Amino acid sequence: MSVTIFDTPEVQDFLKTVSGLEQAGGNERAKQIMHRLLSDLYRLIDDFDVTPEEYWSTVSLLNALGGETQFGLLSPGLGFDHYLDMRQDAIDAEARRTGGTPRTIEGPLYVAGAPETEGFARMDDGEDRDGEPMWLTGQVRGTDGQPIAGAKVEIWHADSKGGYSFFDPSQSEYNLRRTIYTDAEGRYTAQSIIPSGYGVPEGAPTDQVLKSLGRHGERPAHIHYFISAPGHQHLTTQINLAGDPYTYDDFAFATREELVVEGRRIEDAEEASRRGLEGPFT
Ligand code: MBD
Ligand code: FE
Repeated sequence: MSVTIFDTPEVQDFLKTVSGLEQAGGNERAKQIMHRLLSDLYRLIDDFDVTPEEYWSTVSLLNALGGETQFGLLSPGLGFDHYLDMRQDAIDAEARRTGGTPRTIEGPLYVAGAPETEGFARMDDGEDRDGEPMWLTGQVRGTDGQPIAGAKVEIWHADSKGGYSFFDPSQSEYNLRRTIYTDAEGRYTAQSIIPSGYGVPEGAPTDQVLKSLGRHGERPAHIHYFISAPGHQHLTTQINLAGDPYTYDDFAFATREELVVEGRRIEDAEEASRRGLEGPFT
């Protein structure tokens, strides 16, 4: 049976009561946002004739998501993280803040408190036997092009199986998570291992939602960055490694053309030592 009751004065009054709109106390913005959110959802229930069974199975799914702290994982999958970035890009464009490396999403797997060093950091604990050595080197510059000494570069990424320390109990504490302050020329170098892409755990609540949409939960291999320095806008971004089957099919919509980086293979030990890199080189 299809019924439409949303537009009746009864329902409209009820919505105002439920969201506290006509009562004193509480938070005005919270009331208005809740009123809008509930209005949209009530109307959706009407328009799609959502059954009680469908409603309660959705409640179960939300409970499961919360129980496994997966709201933060589903969020990029539903595009919210990227949408917030698109808004921030538009705000920057409006304010004529242009140039520099583009931002992209943080994702749910950052952990504060990583070990801090200056200029150089070894990021991996040497335990990942499938991990291929990787060097990351770069220079932090302001949007005026000037190098920034002492900039804070926070880097975190997955291991060769796509797992992140802290969330993957098999890894040591802060494995593949470091904070490097740039040297006098604004440069930093990290020795680490090449990460694999991340996949949403099979059968998890987030996976169930994506499957119901006919979508996968894969991310291409990537490396996360926070860059900050006094007097400069904070940058949250990533490097996406070229050549991954998911580079342009990222479930989290975080890949941006300018952030796709072609790694360069160093086969030559002599070149490596000239660049001050440590072995092994295979
Ligand atoms: C990740 O590693 C990630 O970066 C994002 C955005 C979502 C899930 C896992
Ligand atoms: Fe990630």
